Amino acid sequence: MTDLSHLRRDFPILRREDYGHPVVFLDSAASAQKPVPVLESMDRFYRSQYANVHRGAYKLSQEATEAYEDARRRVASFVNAGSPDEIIFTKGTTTALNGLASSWGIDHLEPGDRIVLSLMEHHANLVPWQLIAKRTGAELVYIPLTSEFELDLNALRATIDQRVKIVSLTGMSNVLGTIPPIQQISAIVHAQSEAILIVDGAQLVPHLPVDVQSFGADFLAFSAHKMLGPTGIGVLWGKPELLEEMEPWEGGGEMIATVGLYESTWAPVPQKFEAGTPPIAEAVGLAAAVHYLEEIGMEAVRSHDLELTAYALDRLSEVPDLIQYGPTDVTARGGVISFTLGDVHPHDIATILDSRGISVRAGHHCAKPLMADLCLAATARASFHVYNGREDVDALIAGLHEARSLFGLDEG
Ligand code: 7TS
Repeated sequence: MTDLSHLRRDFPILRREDYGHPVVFLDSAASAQKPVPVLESMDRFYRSQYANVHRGAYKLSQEATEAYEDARRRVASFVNAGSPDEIIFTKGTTTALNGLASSWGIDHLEPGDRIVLSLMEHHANLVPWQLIAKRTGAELVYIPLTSEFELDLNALRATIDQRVKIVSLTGMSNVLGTIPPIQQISAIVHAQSEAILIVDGAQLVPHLPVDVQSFGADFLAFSAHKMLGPTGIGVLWGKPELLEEMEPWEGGGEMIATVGLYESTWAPVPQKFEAGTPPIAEAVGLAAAVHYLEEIGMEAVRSHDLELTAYALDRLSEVPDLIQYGPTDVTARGGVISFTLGDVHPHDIATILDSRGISVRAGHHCAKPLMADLCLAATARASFHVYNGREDVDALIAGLHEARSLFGLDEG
């Protein structure tokens, strides 16, 4: 058993009580809580080192720049990038994917080209491609799921051909927890086409070790706030040769080499993609989050998730009328569990759980096409991070039994 219970005390917010109950936070897939080292790193930075970056001749600005660039090095090392220059700081996963779509997408797509997505994408990896498909005349093609809620690799094999220019897939579904086998997918995509493979790592990177050099993706996007870091910053990692040839998706200060009245030239990667004042203190907070996760070890984070998810699936299977949507093979998924409970509306489940201090998300989870495929309007969703333990799952189960009796499901 991977016991991470000692970490709980690092998260001050978990000492909160709501409606007389200690808070049971089961919504880390939406955004994770922050440990003291992350909070203190940002506080310290604002109190003693803060200035804008990449412009000051004075000591404070140089120190701030050093802290910002140190964050880039730490993130690069966290995902084993070949160089810190492969790390572009964005506002988050959404901004990274929109940037890719409007830069690489616009420049490489023509009518008749295909963009391949899966049916379990978050809207952040779906709507940007719809926008770009409309502007370029490219076509969207969706890979379905198997009855086990996994990506249908046979359908993928049958779909990938020379018409496909972009394959963009989630690294872990924020609804089903499904973790598609990216290395295997990369082998199929790169053998059968010249397409680039983009991975939406918003849920994956906070929970599993990722090595971009062996992973097989050409681009990877993720957000700090789901990995115990602050909001307002995320990352786009890309293969250096692809970043090099790509046009910037935003213009402004700090991304230029020269500016004339009618034309400009660009700064080298990564500055080319970081127009304007970047999220500086947030980069410092992200570096602290990465350090915190590294101290635990991403293998241990994964083991903890696996064990807790296996326990939760087991306990949830004891609750009558509960249907869980996601792979039953726990090794093919992460700690995100969507479910319905008889005909109780997921929002009612969430409200009853909330009255016991338990936070879960209810709704379509920004994955409406997946919900339509599952013939559901909404699910309730519990999701974990390092600070959760079996007692949180036990509280959830007790809350679900209360929901059953309140809604008369016990009377069967
Ligand atoms: N991709 C996936 C797979 C996600 O789960 C999310 C956010 C995003 C992209 C967007 O990330 P952002 O940081 O740019 O917002 N997912 C969720 C969720 O499941 N509940 O709230 C946000």
